[in-house]
Amino acid sequence: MRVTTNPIEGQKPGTSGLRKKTKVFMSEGYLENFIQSIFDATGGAQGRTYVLGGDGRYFNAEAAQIILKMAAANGAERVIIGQGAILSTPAASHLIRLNGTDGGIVLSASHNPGGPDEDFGVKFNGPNGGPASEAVTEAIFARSRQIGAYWIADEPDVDLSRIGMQHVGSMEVSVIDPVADYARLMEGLFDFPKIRTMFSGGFRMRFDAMCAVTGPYAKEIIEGRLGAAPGTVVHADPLPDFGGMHPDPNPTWAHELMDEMFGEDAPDFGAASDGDGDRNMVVGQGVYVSPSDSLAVLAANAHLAPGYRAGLKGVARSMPTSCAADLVADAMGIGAYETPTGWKFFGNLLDAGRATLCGEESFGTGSDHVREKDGVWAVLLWLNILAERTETVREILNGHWRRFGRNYYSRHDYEALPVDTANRVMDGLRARLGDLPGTMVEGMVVQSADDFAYSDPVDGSVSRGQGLRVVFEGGSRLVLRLSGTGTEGATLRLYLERYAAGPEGLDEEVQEALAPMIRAAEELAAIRAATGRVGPDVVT
Ligand code: VG1
Ligand code: CO
Repeated sequence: MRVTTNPIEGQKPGTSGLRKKTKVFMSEGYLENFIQSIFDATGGAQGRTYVLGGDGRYFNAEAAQIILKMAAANGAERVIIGQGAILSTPAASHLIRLNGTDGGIVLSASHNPGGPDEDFGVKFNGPNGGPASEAVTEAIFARSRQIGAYWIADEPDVDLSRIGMQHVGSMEVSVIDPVADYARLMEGLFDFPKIRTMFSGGFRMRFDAMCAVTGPYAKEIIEGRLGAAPGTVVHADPLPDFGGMHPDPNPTWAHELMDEMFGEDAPDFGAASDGDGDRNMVVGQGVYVSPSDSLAVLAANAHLAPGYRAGLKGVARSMPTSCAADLVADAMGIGAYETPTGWKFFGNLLDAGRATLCGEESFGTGSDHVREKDGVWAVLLWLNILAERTETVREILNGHWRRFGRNYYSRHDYEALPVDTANRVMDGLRARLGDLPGTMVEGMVVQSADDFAYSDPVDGSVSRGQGLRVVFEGGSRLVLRLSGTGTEGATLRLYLERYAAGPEGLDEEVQEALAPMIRAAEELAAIRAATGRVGPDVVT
């Protein structure tokens, strides 16, 4: 059935897909226009195969039914969908690759809260399993501004609770177990027997799924296959509103886990993941592991896991992520890459075999096993390393800093600012960048300052305007950029990094260690002065 429609403003995908208030997505034609724009901008759905699933948030199942009917009416041959329309982002990426499909659609606003008054989102991944490139998202956006009609089949809903093959018109719909293939992939990468032995020896863990999509994955893998004690995985049922939790695994939003890990008789290891399962936070007994450090530790130790025994080809990190991983790459004599924020920029490096591990400061780590960041994978790699090294998380971190030095790191977020105010702060600093090199700020000499532009070493594409950075002599840095995942106002992210070579000064409190950087940022960008805020809303 052809339905006439008009273009809808603002269907421009951000850092990771299109995110809007759920009610916006539920409004007439909104989801339909965007999905049709995806099909149209990627050569049509005729004869194609897709993977479909989401993080279980409010409107997930309804949106999936609409997309199935649209795929059918657009001539798709087959859609593989997780039971209950559930798939974590990394599991969807794996299924695209495993089945050689033409791409996939993931329904999620990731770490943003869910519910009728919260957020919803749609991400499109290409045949390599990774987020669509900038060129593709631009084409989808361009199409959304021209669209005049969409196609949708007038057919009954699919029974998504029933595993097996069904049809929408002549299109095949395979409803599959969302966990099975993913769990098999993990079993091939990690030494499950060794980790199982560690658990049976009394190793204790808490995994907080935050009422989001990783619950079923973590239950099956960590409690089921690895034998962790029942109850290790908490908040394990994906709920439409995430039980009111903000499914963002950082010390602020995963405070229950933090309390447990810093309390008396804490477990040996703690972890949390986000709405769609691509993020992870790891915590040791009384010690928090910053995501940038986590990437560096994983890079230095990945060879202890069977899937990485041959060594790493290279390590890639997003520009605002601390340089800790670069130090490891240098020591190992492998490539270190610096990309803009967002996983889509890692795809080419992974496909070309230049990088094996990738990471972002925003609690994202992953490898070439899929083309997304992967929360459960990161936790399993940590478990494998802990099982091999038989040291605590704190010992491993301390040893790492003694060897490589410590990149003190923190991100300060100023949320829900008026867009004009945020732009003024960015414009203000941008205007000063050219004059900064050679000047002194807070007793530190500015070595370089620029608006980060990335030239993809594989396909030569250039992405500009990816964040303002000020680098000081000695390896300390400030980065300022605007978030591309929010749905209300603007969020300014200030990233702070200070390098301490050691052996002295490796055990300072992070915010104290960064105090000169915080003062330097205020001197250069005047965020507090311009926004009237006394401090950041979220510190990670
Ligand atoms: C944020 C993070 C970025 C991450 C993106 C998607 O983007 O900073 O590193 O890739 O979220 O993560 P931004 O533009 O708001 O800074 V996910 O797990 O929310 O899909
Ligand atoms: Co996510």
